[in-house]
Amino acid sequence: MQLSKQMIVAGFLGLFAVAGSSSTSFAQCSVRNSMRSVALAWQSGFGDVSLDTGWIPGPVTRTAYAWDDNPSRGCIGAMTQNGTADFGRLAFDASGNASTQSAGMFLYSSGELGFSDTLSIQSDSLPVGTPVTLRYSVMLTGSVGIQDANPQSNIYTTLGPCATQNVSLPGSASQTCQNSVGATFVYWQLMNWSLNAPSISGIGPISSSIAANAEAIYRIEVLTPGVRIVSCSGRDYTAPVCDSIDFNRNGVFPEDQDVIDFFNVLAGGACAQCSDIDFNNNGVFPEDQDAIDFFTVLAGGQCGA
Ligand SMILES: [Ca+2]
Ligand SMILES: [Ca+2]
Ligand SMILES: [Ca+2]
Repeated sequence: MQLSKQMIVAGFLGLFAVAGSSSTSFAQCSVRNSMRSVALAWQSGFGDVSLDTGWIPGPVTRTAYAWDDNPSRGCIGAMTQNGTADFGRLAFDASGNASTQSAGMFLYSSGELGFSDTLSIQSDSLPVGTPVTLRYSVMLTGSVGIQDANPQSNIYTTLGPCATQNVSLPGSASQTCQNSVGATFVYWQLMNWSLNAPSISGIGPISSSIAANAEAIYRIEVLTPGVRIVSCSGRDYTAPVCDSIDFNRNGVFPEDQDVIDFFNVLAGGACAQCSDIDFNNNGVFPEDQDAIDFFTVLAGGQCGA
């Protein structure tokens, strides 16, 4: 098939449509995983793959895999994204590469992960209406590596609910605001990303690749003594949040291979699809405590116990 300039432009514009769109109505507690993987050569392969779970009970982990080739123009490419949406933890990784001898190859990915919970502020000692001070924080860690003449990336998360605030990778932020005993409110957060290797759409020979991962951990600190937060999801946002024990992210856990892979990566080994070694998400790594917490959670214990 001969590719016209108009088709390329139209396709390119289409790539920048956001993968899914934020809904404003949530169930009482739910998560959403929306991703788009593009490795498009305008042939018969699945080169442009979108998925959207909608708002469903969490946690949820999904994979969006795109692959396409076009031998007549010497185009080939693949893009894989894994995304996990959990209460208090949103994480994704993306890995793709493409090469072209001609024109009209695309390599791009985007996504949005989110959770929405319903929280109620309770106390056994303080009367309803007593002012309560809460501190909300987010830590966004990860890395981006795009091999392309014009790499484009944007990874960020929201922080609320006191004030709307965006935090870009890598970054952390906190905000403190007032509430009151007896109050019930919706607490939601989103992580968004777009990764693009636009040069691959030019005249080849060109090779481009995209590799990125990010993890956002959300915590709430109760600064007023005698107060607790009860969530619809059951998540304790005041407690440490550990990563999944499915360290190698093969969907199988518990398994010995996760332990083996964890120590391999801790020792500096490579594992493209593995999680990060900051298992307890305290921002400190490498440290013995991550290994201790990994075994504690593996044995059925509490993160950070
Ligand atoms: Ca595993
Ligand atoms: Ca981690
Ligand atoms: Ca750590």
